[in-house]
Amino acid sequence: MVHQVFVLSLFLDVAMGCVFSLPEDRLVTVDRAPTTRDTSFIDKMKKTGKNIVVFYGSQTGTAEEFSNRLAKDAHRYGMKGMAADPEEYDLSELSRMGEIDNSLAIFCLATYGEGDPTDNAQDFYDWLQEADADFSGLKYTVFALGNKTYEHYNAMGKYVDKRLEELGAQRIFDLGMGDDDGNLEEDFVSWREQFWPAVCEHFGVEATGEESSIRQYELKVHTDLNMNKVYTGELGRLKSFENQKPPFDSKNPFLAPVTVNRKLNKGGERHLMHLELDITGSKIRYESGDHVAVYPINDTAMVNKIGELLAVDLDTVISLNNLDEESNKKHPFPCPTTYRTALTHYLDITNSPRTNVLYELAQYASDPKDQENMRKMASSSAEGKAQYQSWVLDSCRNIVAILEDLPSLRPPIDHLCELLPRLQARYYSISSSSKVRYPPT
Ligand SMILES: Cc1cc2nc3c(=O)[nH]c(=O)nc-3n(C[C@H](O)[C@H](O)[C@H](O)COP(=O)(O)OP(=O)(O)OC[C@H]3O[C@@H](n4cnc5c(N)ncnc54)[C@H](O)[C@@H]3O)c2cc1C
Ligand SMILES: Cc1cc2nc3c(=O)[nH]c(=O)nc-3n(C[C@H](O)[C@H](O)[C@H](O)COP(=O)(O)O)c2cc1C
Ligand SMILES: *[C@@H]1O[C@H](CO)[C@@H](O)[C@H](O)[C@H]1NC(C)=O
Ligand SMILES: CC(=O)N[C@H]1CO[C@H](CO)[C@@H](O)[C@@H]1O
Repeated sequence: MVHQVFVLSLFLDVAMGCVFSLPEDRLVTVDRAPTTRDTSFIDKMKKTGKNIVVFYGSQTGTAEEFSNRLAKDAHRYGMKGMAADPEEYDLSELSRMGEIDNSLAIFCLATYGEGDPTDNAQDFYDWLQEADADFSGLKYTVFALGNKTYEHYNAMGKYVDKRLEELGAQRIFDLGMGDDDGNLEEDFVSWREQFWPAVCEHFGVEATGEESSIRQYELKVHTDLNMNKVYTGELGRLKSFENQKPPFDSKNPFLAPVTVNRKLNKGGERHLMHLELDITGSKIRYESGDHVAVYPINDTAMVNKIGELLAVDLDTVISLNNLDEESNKKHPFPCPTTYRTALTHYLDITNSPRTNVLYELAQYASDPKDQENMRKMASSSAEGKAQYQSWVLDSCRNIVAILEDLPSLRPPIDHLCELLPRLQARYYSISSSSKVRYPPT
């Protein structure tokens, strides 16, 4: 039997500054999975009393996270927002936005490749180029996410901002430019700070003064659930670790065994590895230049530390259920699962938390000084920004270090799990050709 194996070379830059121990990574191959369902976001907004929709074009989750934050913000101004994946809705309905009072569409759009949209915004982009719609009832704003070092900096955000205007829509606030090579979080926070007052002025509304955070998910603790129904780290289908079922795509990735893992270079700054993955039976096709995903797993000691600091039994079986029953996103990560699994497979506990996480967690600091400091770092004051830069970013403080350094901060673990971003796959380009069977016979 000939195993269909492909070869992959990895260049790993040696990390400086932040030192991580290598986790036991799991190698997985992915495919693209764009599916378009014909769903009406206008009907959904009407049914649920929403007047703000925030569409995100996101590949690795940043734009999606910003969209969720904006949708939540709306609450503070007596409005109701929903974040939405453009891939799941019929965006030609933007021409019907005028049917909803005081309505606004926000777009958080990342750019990839050579100024290309993200996979989930590709259909929208294709449609928009040809569109011959009347958008005179549409009020909008765009926040672009990109990286200044690319030639086509924020091309997608800029394009949509310009194109919607051409189609007659009314821009109610200037395009925001987020630069991931600088400080994306700060760009976003500064933009948002001017954006909401502009919304208030435009619609004649006022901040309700309600600054308290609102939960998006509610905790359900399961006491007698069949363990066969509990996620153990699967990314898509339950039980996919035991048996894998096609079709495989990014939502149901094929888990490929690593058959060869060899270090190629000796010494030097870079770490070059030769890896072979067995994709027998997956029916996955690939070309060189496509990529495979490595799904990292967080260090057990760090996960245990969180359990210890927050004094919780990490093996509790839980679900976090979206309080908004109409939302397409039922849980922040696959549920039911245990805290241990969530912190190991689903949540990013090693990167520095963003300012919104600090802001929301501040309420759980029993020492008023800690509380004040955390809120300050999340604010847009020059002093707060500088403190966030030095105390969090420059010193690479992750959530574990923050909990250790602020003994008065003891948030409920379920809220922490709601706030932490999803652990992202690491992508690696395939260098071998699909036209040659490997190993050669
Ligand atoms: C489409 C695509 C294809 C790719 N192909 C390849 C490829 O073929 N080969 C390849 O090697 N890589 C490739 N990459 C990059 C790869 O996916 C990873 O991003 C890279 O290997 C780093 O992953 P990591 O888990 O080691 O680091 P991460 O854990 O992602 O570390 C990055 C984060 O840790 C912190 N950090 C790490 N180091 C420092 C430091 N020195 N100072 C301060 N903070 C730090 C920062 O917060 C930073 O955001 C590709 C990426 C994409 C998107
Ligand atoms: C492979 C790759 C290609 C990218 N290409 C561009 C680009 O052409 N222009 C740009 O402005 N930013 C580019 N970026 C930066 C991303 O848009 C930026 O990191 C953004 O914050 C990602 O948002 P997301 O997490 O929602 O996907 C690229 C990033 C990667 C990893
Ligand atoms: C921005 O792009 C440059 C060049 O590709 C890269 O070196 C840098 O790490 C990127 N910044 C971030 C935060 O991804
Ligand atoms: C300590 C450890 O193994 N941490 C891993 C957890 O996952 C992150 C991804 O955010 C990896 O980069 C770390 O190496």
